Amino acid sequence: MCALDYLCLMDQLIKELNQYKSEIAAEKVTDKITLEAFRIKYLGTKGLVKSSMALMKTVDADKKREAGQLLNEFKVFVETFFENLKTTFDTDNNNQQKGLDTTLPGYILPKGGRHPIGLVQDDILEIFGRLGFAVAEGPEIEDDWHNFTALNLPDDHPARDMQDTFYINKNPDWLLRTHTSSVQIREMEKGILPLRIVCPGRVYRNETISARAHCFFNQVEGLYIDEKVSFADLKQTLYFFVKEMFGDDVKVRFRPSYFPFTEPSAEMDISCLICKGKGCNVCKKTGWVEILGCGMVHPNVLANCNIDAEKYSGFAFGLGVERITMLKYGVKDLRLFSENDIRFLQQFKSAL
Ligand code: 2NL
Repeated sequence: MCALDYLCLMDQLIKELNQYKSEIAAEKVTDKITLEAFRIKYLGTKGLVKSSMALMKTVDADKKREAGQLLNEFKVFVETFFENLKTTFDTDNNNQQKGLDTTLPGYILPKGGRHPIGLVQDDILEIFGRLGFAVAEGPEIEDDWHNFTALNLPDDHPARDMQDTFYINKNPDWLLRTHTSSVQIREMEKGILPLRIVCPGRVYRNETISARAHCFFNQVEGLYIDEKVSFADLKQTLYFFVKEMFGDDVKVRFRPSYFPFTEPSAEMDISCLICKGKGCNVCKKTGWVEILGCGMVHPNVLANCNIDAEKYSGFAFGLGVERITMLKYGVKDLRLFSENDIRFLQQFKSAL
């Protein structure tokens, strides 16, 4: 401890207190026992804080105020330091009383997973990607032209009915797209040919929700426009897709159909994956399940997008991602895809 005459020099006091502070900060307090030793050494009745305070009596009257401030600041420093240490060991003590061992490793947080619809959508895009199809996306809120008129849908077509389509606004005419064909119209309008694209995305239809129908679902539509594109190209492209998606054993058949935007039009069935063609509930005892609609792009659609239908031809197809996912994984109710039941979703867990 410094002598009386030193104390007249405030610089000396400051230096000395700072040195104590570094010594205190370097103290190794690791448990309740060393914590108590710390308390006695610095805050006890014979501790450093008390003895430093006692020096006040020896300070000249004109320096008392300044020295008092310095010493008080030092006292607060030591007390705060001690309180912080105490909290640490008190918490530890509390944990031990609760039966918690803070030295054990923490819980491993469960990993998230991909949604089955996203997984299957990626599979579909990847397969068409290998055939040179690029991915194109567009808005979910569309206008009448891109969703209906450009696609050769007559004014009185039932899809245009309020009952089937969610209309947002009359003027300007905004609606929720009912298929991703609207994205393909936007791509054709850009006028860059040849064009080979797949368009994934959510679409909306005003349906009553049930195991087999939902008011929103996911589609992948495909479009290939070039000189001399034929129905044979369409069939081979879709054969390739089905074999890659469902394996070599699956059988395929085309049935004639009708869509306003394709001519000729067809629907494609695959042999039922559930009963292997023997007949079950999924295939309604027919041994076949429909998986997509397709056809040669109608000349009116090409003309609506300023494409010369004499020079160019193309094929298009549309498939429902939910339907393919249900077949692939044996899911029997569409609603499972949008209800976020963790017990359902966890079954598809995969590395992100
Ligand atoms: C279905 C039927 C289909 C198309 C979609 C299409 C798009 C353009 C021009 C012509 Cl821009 N066609 N798309 C063609 C045939 C069928 O989808 O039942 N999908 C689930």
